[in-house]
Amino acid sequence: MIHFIGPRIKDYYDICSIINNKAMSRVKTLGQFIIEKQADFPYSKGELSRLLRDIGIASKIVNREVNKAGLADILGDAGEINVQGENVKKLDVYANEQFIAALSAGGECCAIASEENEDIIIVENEMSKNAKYVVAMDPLDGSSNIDVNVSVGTIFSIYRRTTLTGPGTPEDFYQRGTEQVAAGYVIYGSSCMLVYTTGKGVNGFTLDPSIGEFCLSHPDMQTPKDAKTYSINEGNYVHFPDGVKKYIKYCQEEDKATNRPYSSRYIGSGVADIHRNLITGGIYIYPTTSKSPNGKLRLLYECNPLAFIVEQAGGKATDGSRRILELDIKELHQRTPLFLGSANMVDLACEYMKKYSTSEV
Ligand code: AHM
Ligand code: MG
Repeated sequence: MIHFIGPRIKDYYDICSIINNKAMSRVKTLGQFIIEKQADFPYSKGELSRLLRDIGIASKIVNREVNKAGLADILGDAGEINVQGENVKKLDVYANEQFIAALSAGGECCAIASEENEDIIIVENEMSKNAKYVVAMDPLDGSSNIDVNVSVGTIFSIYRRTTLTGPGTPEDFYQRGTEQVAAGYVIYGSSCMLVYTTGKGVNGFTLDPSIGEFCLSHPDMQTPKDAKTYSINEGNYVHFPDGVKKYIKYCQEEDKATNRPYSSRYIGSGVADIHRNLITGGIYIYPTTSKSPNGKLRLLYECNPLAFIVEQAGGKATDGSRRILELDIKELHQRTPLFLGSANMVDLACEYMKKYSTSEV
């Protein structure tokens, strides 16, 4: 017996080592991927790559805090009201600080616009003042879900500044979504994922906590053109435009040919709802309501980056009639209605809007 144990244990370790080596050779980290993709931008000097790396670092730090939110004394309101008139949770503040710190230290962006700050944050160190990028972000989207252990996210959008030198200005952010250089989101869910685009497709990376790296897990993400999930806060039904009311009724009708009735799925955490719909297909709608006559979501750091990603994955994003990425932006915290997701579903919802809603959107 003993005679056979030695060689068999050795064989076992050899096999494990082959499997591990194979697994390792298949893993591509976010850092490796970004460097490889730099070749897509022939005149790039690596600034955008470093900016994306800085966002990745801040995401890992925020993820660590989100994961222990129930343990640490970090839940609950921070006792402040943000510029949108909402309660600021401690984790919102924390995430905001972490992203600002990482972006400032990285030296590749001259100004930041955040949901948590009324005005832009000018990055004032020597390295950053002439940096050519500005970053807009919602550091912790879906923050009403923090206390109840439901997924939250970060959304970011990167623009090339329009002023050439000196400190960044608000005008640097007043660009259409079509001008985004890169955009992405991080979802702090059952696993932590970073999904981003630079306009050449969408790629998703899952954080492997054992090595502390985002690893390419969802290459070249595509969203289905048709699907059977609709995501909307139906509690606001009575306040919706008629086009949305009729579209919801259409989703709920029975029709075998089109697989209806569809399923309703609404987490109330935009990144989580949109991430699910990106993968499985579906439409996310946040329309105008009588409470929010311009919609609730913010164009600069919520709708534009999400629209860029969804379009790059083959989906569509409109405000009910116009393409989100072509909307003019006049204020940092400007709101817009949002219809986003599977292309054919968005088209149909917009047809309902055109037919049944009297106002423009
Ligand atoms: P927030 O940035 O303050 O968290 O607000 C945005 C969130 C989205 O994540 C989510 O889809 C939506 O607001 C939920 O709003 P409501 O509770 O009105 O349905
Ligand atoms: Mg938000």
